[in-house]
Amino acid sequence: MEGSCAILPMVVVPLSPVVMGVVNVTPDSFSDGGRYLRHADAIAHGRSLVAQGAGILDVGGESTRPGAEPVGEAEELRRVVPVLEGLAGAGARLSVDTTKAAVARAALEAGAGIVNDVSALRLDPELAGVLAGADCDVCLMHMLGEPRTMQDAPRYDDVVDEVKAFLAERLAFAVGAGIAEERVWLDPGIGFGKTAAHNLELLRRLGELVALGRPLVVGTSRKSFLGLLSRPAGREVGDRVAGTIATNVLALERGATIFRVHDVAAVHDALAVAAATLRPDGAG
Ligand code: PMM
Repeated sequence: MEGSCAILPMVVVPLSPVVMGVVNVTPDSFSDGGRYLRHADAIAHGRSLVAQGAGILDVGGESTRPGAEPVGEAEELRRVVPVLEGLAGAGARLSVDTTKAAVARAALEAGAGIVNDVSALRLDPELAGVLAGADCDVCLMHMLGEPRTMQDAPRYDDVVDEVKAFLAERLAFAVGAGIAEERVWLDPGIGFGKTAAHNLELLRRLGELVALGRPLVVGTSRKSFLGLLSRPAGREVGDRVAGTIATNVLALERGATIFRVHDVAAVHDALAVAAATLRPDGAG
């Protein structure tokens, strides 16, 4: 991902946005919970996302939806490892969405090359050590509180300043633990301990996070603030693709690089057109 940016007046646009397709092997994720709980279904879904343009598949075995209960290590391993093994060689890089060292270690052995940790190395003290010794990229995400309670009246003085300071501190922590800085990606954690207004402010001022100098991941896909903004308000989870596209295209324009989504075909097309339009020579 290094060196793939063209400098435009005021904006830095990644030449090749990367779509990270979501493969949730969970009974309770907010938008696709239960649909891909069987390994064969999850693998088929992952392959279909690659055909739609996903450059990364993010395989998760523990839901992070607001109010979600934690999943035990053995169950999480049982959910994700066979799916990662089944997707090795499918044509995309593999990411595991986990906060646990044992799951990350097994996932890396099964073919994952990216560890996506929504706790940013705060939950499992062993995880940083596993990642320091591994040949992988690491996504560190901001979350206020924990999934069970994070949407209980989140408050910030300045959400962008606070998320930025948190990500800078977590990046320094990771580097201090022996993880190469060039392998770290950062994510503002849209919807994780944030109101709709907080999410919109983060998207509006995403450039301030790009200034941290690491690739930015954004995950707006189908999240509830998109439903709140629809007319009429309350659009259901599966009907939020238009809002998902709008936010991802704007995030691209503001310098994000990796786009974590469920609706891969639609977002991939939108980003390809947006990236070509933003390029100084207009080349597709
Ligand atoms: N969102 C979810 C789960 N994992 N990881 C990163 N890095 N960024 C996100 O925004 C993010 C994530 C929740 O969405 P899901 O339940 O549909 O997977």
